[in-house]
Amino acid sequence: MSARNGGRILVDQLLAQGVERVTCVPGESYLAVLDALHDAAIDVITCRAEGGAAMMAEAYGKLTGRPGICFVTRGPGATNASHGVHIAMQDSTPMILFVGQIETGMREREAFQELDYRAVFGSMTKWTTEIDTPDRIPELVARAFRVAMQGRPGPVVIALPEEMLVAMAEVPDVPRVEPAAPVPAPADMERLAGMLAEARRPLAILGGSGWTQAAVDGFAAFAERWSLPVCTSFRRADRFPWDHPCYAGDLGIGPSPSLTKRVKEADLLLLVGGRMSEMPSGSYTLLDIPVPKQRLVHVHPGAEELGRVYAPALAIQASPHAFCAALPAVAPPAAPGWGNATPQAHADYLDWSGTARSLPGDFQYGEVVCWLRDHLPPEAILCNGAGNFAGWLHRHHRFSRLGTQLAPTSGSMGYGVPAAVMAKRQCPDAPVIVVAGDGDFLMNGQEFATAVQHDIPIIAVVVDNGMYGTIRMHQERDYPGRVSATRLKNPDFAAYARAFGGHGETVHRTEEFAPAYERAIASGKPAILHCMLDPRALSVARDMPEGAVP
Ligand SMILES: Cc1ncc(C[n+]2csc(CCOP(=O)(O)OP(=O)(O)O)c2C)c(N)n1
Ligand SMILES: [Mg+2]
Repeated sequence: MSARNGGRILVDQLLAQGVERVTCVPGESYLAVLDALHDAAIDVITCRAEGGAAMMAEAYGKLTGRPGICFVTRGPGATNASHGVHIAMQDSTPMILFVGQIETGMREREAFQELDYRAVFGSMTKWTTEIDTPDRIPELVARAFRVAMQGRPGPVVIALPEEMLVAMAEVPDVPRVEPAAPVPAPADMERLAGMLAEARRPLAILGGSGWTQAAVDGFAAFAERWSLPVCTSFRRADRFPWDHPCYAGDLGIGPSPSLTKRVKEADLLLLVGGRMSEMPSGSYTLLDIPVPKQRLVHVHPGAEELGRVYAPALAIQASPHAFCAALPAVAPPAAPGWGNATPQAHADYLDWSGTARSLPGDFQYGEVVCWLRDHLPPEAILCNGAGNFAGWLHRHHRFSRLGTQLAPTSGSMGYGVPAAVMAKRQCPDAPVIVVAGDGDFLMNGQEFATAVQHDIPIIAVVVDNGMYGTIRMHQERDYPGRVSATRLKNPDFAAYARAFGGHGETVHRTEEFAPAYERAIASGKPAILHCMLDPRALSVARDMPEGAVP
């Protein structure tokens, strides 16, 4: 065995774990890693800000189920990247953030960019650690992969002291880690079958991470055998095909009233993968805490999540994948006891998501979302951050396959562009569309430069209403007539695209959108379609109140 420096040992561990790409903003604190990456068969995506780099890595975790890898420098790099780490935590996404650390001998002096990573990241990671000697890199990196994936997935932060990365060690690599996957006990699956057979108003809710397309297909087959109504959780609409006769819609912000009613009136809820946190639960109003009126069957890979908020009647510790693999054993009775409730739920969903309401102004944003829905192929990936603009997408777009919705359940603005850059890199043959607000886009709009530099032709639809509309909506409700800090004076986003070397167009009228979209695709470049939305079109549900201050 030959001696390697810490940087090389680290990059060799990434290769051993099957890492194909990493994101970074370089720093002098981890030059030895950058040097080792020079020779490695790893695609390095250089970003413009660490928030974007971390979100790209998080999106990789969402798409593949393996940790997304991001490298950033000390204090300022790490704190910028915390934005993506927080998303990975709330969205249960495997991710590893490597951060440079000062020389060990300078600790506790508040040296240049020094940060106590355990203190800073302690409450938003599954594990934060520092590697003191290069001979422990294989052990601790392998553990980081395991921690990020095993149980409830989430982020790990690893600090790399500068001298450790150049020190030499002779140490073997650790082979690829596959997370332990607890499987449901046959007796629990029998209990589930019994509970379903007794139920009169059951409903399945699919969410969380740990899904595979095989799991989605397995659940779809199970739902069909039982004629079980199935909904998806907030920003997890790609966990079930929209055109399946059992699909009842998604529990997002402002969900369909008929779906909300179904959840409230259900006698059995089968919650697979999700946590029914604040957003899908209507701010914790749909299920009583701690004991829901509905009998709750909760399936989750993390033991600590079972019974954390809601007392389940049956708790099954399993990832969605392992759970769905056991579903063929759950045989239905001759006829389920809930009559035609399922076709009715699907009809309600189709009706709710079908046509968009008419908006003030010349740009019918809802119609444009429906046009995209009806023209995009099923493999198209839709990415967004946070803002009212996303409401139209969530309500009217229809997802057919796992991995086609990339959106933060943590409600984090600025996610769409970096997520799209990663998605298009991973899936170059699929159209990848970012739908962003004017506020949302500029939180990580700089990563449009990353798309141009790495030749990643994403298409960004920027919905410009000249304001942080979501917050304005809350102001109109709570402090009417007193517009405070929510107006925006925007750049010409089409010119912005062109200045970066991309394709840019401005869309004022509904009918201009489709040809502009076609030209954007034909350009083969990253593109921005700057769409002017009348500010009175406040949300997917309602317009600005009459007489509101402009
Ligand atoms: C990182 C981050 N900062 C602030 C917020 C609070 N916030 C939620 S939506 C929103 C406004 C979004 O504005 P825009 O992207 O223009 O969308 P619009 O609501 O106008 O459609 C803000 C500031 C947030 N969710 N995330
Ligand atoms: Mg806006």
